[in-house]
Formats: sequence, C-alpha cells, structure tokens
Amino acid sequence: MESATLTVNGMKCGGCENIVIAKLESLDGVKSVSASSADKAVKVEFDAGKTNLQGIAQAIKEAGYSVIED
Ligand SMILES: [Cu+2]
Repeated sequence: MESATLTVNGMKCGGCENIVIAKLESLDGVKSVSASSADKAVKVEFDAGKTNLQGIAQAIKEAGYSVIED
C-alpha cells in the first residue's frame, strides 16, 4: 500500500472535500482518502498495483478541481 498527499486547488468547503473523497473512493485500488480544503491537501492510500498517482490526479480533475504538480 502506498500513500501520497496531493495539493489540490479549488476545494472551498466540506462539500468539496466530500466530492473529492467520493470520487477517489470510487476508484479501484484506492483504500482511504482524506481531504482538507483549508490545507488544500488530499491524502490517499492506494494499491500501486491497481492505480497510480496519474489516475488519482485525473479523477480529481474530472471532479472539477485542479492538482498542483511540483
Ligand atoms: Cu465546496
């Protein structure tokens, strides 16, 4: 199991956090998600054999938020 924290722009409230969490939890291989609009942070635990950071970032974008790549 891998874990990563992504910086996500556009989340403004708990509703946004829940949208991102629900979207990522629907991905195969994602085990747990937490999101903080205040910190612009999304923490994901995932099975690297089933998904990867690109897939996770893509899903966040599909949900309407932007991922800051560093
Ligand atoms: Cu919101």
